[in-house]
Amino acid sequence: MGREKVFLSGNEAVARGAMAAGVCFASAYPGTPSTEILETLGTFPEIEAQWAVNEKVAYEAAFGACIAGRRALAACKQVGLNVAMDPLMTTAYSGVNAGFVAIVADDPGMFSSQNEQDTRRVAPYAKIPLIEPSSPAQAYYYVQEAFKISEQFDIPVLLRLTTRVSHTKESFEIDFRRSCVDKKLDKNPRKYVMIPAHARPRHVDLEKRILALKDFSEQSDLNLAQINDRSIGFISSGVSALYAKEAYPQASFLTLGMPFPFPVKKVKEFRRKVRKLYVIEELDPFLEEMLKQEGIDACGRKSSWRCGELSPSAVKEIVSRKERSPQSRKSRRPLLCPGCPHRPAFYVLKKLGLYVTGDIGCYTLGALQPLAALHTQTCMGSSIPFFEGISKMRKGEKVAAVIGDSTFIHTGISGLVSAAYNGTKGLIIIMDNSITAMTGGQQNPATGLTLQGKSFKKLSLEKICVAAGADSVDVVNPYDIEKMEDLVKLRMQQDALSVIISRYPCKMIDRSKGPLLYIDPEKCKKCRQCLALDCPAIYEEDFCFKINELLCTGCGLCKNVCKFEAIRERRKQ
Ligand SMILES: Cc1ncc(C[n+]2csc(CCOP(=O)(O)OP(=O)(O)O)c2C)c(N)n1
Repeated sequence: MGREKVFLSGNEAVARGAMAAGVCFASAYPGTPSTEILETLGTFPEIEAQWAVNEKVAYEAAFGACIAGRRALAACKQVGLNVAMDPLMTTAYSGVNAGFVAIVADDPGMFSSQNEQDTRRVAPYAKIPLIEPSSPAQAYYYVQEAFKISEQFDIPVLLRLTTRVSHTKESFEIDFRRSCVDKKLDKNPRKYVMIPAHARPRHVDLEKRILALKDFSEQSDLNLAQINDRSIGFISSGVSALYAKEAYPQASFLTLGMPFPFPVKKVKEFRRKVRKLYVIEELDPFLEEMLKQEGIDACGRKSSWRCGELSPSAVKEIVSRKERSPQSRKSRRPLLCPGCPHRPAFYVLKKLGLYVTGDIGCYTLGALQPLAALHTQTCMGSSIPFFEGISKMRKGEKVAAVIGDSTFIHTGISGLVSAAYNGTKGLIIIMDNSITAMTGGQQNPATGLTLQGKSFKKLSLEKICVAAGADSVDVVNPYDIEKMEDLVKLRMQQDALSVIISRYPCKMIDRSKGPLLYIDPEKCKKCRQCLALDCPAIYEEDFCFKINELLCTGCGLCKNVCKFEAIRERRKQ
């Protein structure tokens, strides 16, 4: 391959850039906005690309490949890096063999996340370099730089994206030539066995490496100054740099493609050249604090700008010293799909009035009105430990936990082992729709299919629950709501730790339709029971309840819950 015109999203560009850098191993756990990095890498047969069960495992498997002498990467969303922090902190000490890059996509504005933590802060905390592209084209080239820096300074490199860089598409030209790094497997216990006696000198070494990286950052073209109108200058990184350029095209800019280690001399030099310097960044005052620490005079943002995304008009408001006006987002209310198998399970849980600890996935939508069946949701895998704590402190309360199949495998299994080991009693429901639906339908060990869709070993959720210590494991079709209700009641009465696997495929997998339904206006008593299911196919018009036949999947749940037999099957014509 040679020169090629491409039109790529930031995530696709990172994947293509990593391929050009000669990456041989890539691993990730899905998470918006990062998921397409691995999905793209999975299309290249020449590399080992795989879904891991969670981000820590992804990071460690990829790091193993780097010790083996092959370039490797791990990708995740911002909260995923929390799960991988343990290996990240210590691999900074050990350093790398072949290049290793951790790619993290942040989500300012929380389009699909439970928080908007700013991953840039991880770089100084872990003492690793931070690379931040502003656009897909930069992402393509910067990831290649990241691998080089990793090898040159013997350190894992953090490449940070944000939703707008990950998902925006750009047309640009690439010169694709795949490099090849093939080092020997590094058999060096002093570097890779981080017992205190080895880790102490590695920490001293890490401090030296980060100083050397500081010099590099001062010289690097990744940190680029453009001097135009000297009356106003902007320092920024990532997509914020593009917003500043769009808002003030005549101004001078210092764009930090490598914000950490902070290139103090370069920043001071830029400061001398411009009359007024503004810091434009999303989320935390990361650059602003670095400037303050170095005594460099610059205008930061008012603290109200620390939440949410920026835009070119936001940059103008920041420069005018305005507060951020309260953000109103006009987006559609999130809903479970028509025919979603989580809906009947939540219908039963709500009916029985249980306190339900929840987890992260499509099924989190069961927390919203009118289903309103979930009472907690914090982070992946928290449902079972929360359930354990609550049920042990509130013995009289009817408490259950709900967790999806992918989330259960991610970090739910350890919660179940711990709950069983500590004698917890109560009910855990695994909402097994046989896919990782929330992030767009990725495979996981319980589907038995790999990233490339190859059939391999299929994890048995039943067996793993028994092995973890569950006293009973039942598998039930949630559309059989009577059976589901009786089973939940039975298990809740018992003095045991029970697991119910509510198993029915997601509508993304099984798109088949049942019989078409309609609401007979003569029989409908307007009791609104069908509306309580929150199905997008049921709506109210002209004081009548109706079913949208295009949206209806014919799952029959509404027919099942209608006490007046007003919901009927349409006869085939
Ligand atoms: C640590 C972390 N990693 C990844 C994600 C992104 N994410 C949210 S839910 C989810 C998995 C959902 O799959 P499953 O548990 O099977 O539930 P479903 O959506 O299929 O109902 C993922 C990958 C996240 N929020 N946190």
